[in-house]
Amino acid sequence: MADLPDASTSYELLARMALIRRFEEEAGRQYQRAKAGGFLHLAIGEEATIVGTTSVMREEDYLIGTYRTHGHAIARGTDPKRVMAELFGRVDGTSGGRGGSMHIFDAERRFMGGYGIVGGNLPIAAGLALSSDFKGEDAVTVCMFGDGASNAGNFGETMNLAALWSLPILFLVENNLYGMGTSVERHSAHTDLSKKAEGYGIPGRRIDGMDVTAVRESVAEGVRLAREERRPTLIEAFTYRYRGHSAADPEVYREREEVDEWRQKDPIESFARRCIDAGVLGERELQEVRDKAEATVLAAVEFAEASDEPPLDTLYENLYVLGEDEGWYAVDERSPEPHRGEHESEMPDAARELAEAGAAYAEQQDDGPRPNPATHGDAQEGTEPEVADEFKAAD
Ligand SMILES: Cc1ncc(C[n+]2csc(CCOP(=O)(O)OP(=O)(O)O)c2C)c(N)n1
Ligand SMILES: [Mg+2]
Repeated sequence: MADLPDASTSYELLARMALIRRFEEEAGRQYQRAKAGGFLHLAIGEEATIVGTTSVMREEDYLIGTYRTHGHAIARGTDPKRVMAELFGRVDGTSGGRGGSMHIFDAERRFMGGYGIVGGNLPIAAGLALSSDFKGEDAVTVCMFGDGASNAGNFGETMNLAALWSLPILFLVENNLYGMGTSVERHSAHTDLSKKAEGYGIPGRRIDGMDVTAVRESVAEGVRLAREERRPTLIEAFTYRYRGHSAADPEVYREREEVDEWRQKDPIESFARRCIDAGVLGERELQEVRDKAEATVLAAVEFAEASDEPPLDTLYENLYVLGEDEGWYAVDERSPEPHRGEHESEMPDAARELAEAGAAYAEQQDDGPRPNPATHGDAQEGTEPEVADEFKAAD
């Protein structure tokens, strides 16, 4: 077991975990009250993995996660008020109320989202790490994703490029044993996920994601390897979500006893007990942590409730950015000039020009009927690839 950190660090770790727990409980409650819309994925139970990781990252490092990331943003320092306002779809939310629960984002704190596409954050993480390298920055990218995401095709693509280009990146699998209702045994041919990137040249290790000190120790080393030696590694942290996959999950795929068993290893309770036993924190401090979390979360709800809904006429804002201009733009290269899509109906000349340009373009391309791949196949005549004898089908 990794050593306990000093008293003030231990206090901070406990306070962060308790705040995230309380925040998510409240988010669940507000969702039931229909104050928060869209989907809601809670990470209750996974706090040690989240806080352990962010607690050893530097301010300039990037973090990118999944759709289960309210806690990740808060752990990175985003104001819980703004996270709650985002859940409520209000203007003071982290994404102006446009993203909702799955798309929390805070570029200032280098928390780069918030992605609804499983595995979609992996190549983006490689891009972030590449940009740091390109700009000569010292920043490391930490990419967190689920056990289920390790089956996505871009997992392999990302691992390959990360190893090939020696990117300053750390991959962290939050293995909560399920991808929606499918257990790891049923969704992954190889269940030791720490080995899944080895073939690409990225070594991995397994850790107890319910122990915040273990997570800190491993992530600190992974981040160091990425920063100082440009060696990407992978950590598989075992953790568990107490709640269903999302707010609408009848949980028929697991037994109540299994959930109870994991609750016994609760990351917050076990860390608090350890701190008390070692005399690092006292009961008074524990109570203070709980009270502060309660007050912060209630203030966040109040703030979110008081925040305005985005005005309807801003519906098309921030959909596209072109240079300095924001909006929803037609960026077709044949377009006379970039313009807001919703203005097209008010600019008949531009629309006609665009249509004429499109027609002229199509004419240039028109060199006879296109071959139908379904009947002709993709291979062009005379360009069939050489096939070694042993791979040729026997007649
Ligand atoms: C590309 C893609 N496929 C499927 C889905 C639907 N989906 C949403 S979450 C999820 C499970 C992912 O599980 P895991 O990666 O283990 O993350 P966890 O939810 O356990 O945190 C699936 C299949 C999706 N969002 N994106
Ligand atoms: Mg999972």
